[in-house]
Amino acid sequence: MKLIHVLNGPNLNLLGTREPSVYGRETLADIEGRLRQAAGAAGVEIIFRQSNHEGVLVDWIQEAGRIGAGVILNAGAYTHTSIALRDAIAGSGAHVIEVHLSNVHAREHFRHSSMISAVCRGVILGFGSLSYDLALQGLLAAAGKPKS
Ligand code: CA2
Repeated sequence: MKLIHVLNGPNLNLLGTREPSVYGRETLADIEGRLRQAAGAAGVEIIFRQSNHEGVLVDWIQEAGRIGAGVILNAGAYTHTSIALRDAIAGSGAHVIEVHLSNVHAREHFRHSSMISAVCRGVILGFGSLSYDLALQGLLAAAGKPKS
């Protein structure tokens, strides 16, 4: 796996500016910088993107599937609602790791279900921004191995 797309959904552009008790103080740019370094050390290129729009995320997942890039996806609130994202992941064949900063299971009931977990290669949540680093490690380690 030579290319990994890191895709971020709605409101994650606000990271580090609001609700630090839930989401921490790091910005998305901080996370991007750290991941770029770790990926570079492993000889992997990173494309890092954020959108507030469901259809844009669908397009990016399809793109990753077409070119065989792995995906680290924090779909934000669309995690809990989006059949379109689920269909994009399943239909594109992209290897996707679902990530969340917070432990969604320790939060409101409506965050306990994910539309996308079942079609993702793995799920990492609750480790703050470290969830992204762990997802990168998981994606690199799982590259080329079948789902278990
Ligand atoms: O824990 C996560 O990573 C979430 O995907 C974050 C989403 C939330 O809807 C999911 O249930 C869990 C929310 C992202 C919004 O991020 C903000 C960051 C700072 C200030 C306001 C929102």
